[in-house]
Amino acid sequence: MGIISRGFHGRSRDGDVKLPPGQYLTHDFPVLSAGPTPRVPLERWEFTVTTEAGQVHRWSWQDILALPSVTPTVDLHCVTKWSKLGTNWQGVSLDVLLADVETAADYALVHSYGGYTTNLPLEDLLDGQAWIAYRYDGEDLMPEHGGPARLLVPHLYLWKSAKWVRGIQLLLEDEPGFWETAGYHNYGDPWREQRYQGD
Ligand SMILES: Nc1nc2c(c(=O)[nH]1)N[C@H]1C(S)=C(S)[C@@H](COP(=O)(O)O)O[C@H]1N2
Ligand SMILES: [Mo]
Repeated sequence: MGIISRGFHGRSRDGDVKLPPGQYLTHDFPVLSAGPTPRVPLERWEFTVTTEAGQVHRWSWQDILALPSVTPTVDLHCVTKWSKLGTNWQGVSLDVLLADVETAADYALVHSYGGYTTNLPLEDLLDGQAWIAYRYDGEDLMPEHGGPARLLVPHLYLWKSAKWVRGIQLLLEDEPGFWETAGYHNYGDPWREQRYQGD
């Protein structure tokens, strides 16, 4: 009686924090990768947006660095139940990258170097909710955490934040990615605890 688990209340030395249901707080930054860390030389690295009409928009590493960047501070929630609060990033907003892209698509399938994919509604990439992040905590993003650049879309479970991001494919119809095909929830809102299909 009377014992309130940190998992439910999210109370901690960090002050009064509220965590999504079923999450616990960690101060580490665990590495979760379904395979080896791909190494892409920066001179060969590119990021593409491909529309449903097959139009390809391309950015080299230099192009990405030349775009205006922002420094979001965000909370991360992994489906394996750890949350890490107040993480500091630098990257380019998807609003900037998608500004000149003409599309009627409602869905996005994100592709990574190494073959990983994950899907989400296009609107979840817009309005200051998602970035192509290339620095973490004041340093170049480490390869194991997705460097040189990863998608950061922190309002969804972290499996949606594709590491080693290579491109975004815009689609008229939704297409499940790697974990979504394996039974993870199609959308993955941590606040609604959408971990697995049927949640
Ligand atoms: N390309 C790629 N991106 C990925 C993954 C992966 O295996 N490959 N794992 C996802 C999962 S399940 C999680 S929880 C986070 C982990 O990010 P981290 O290793 O930086 O903590 O990356 C996501 N992005
Ligand atoms: Mo994960």
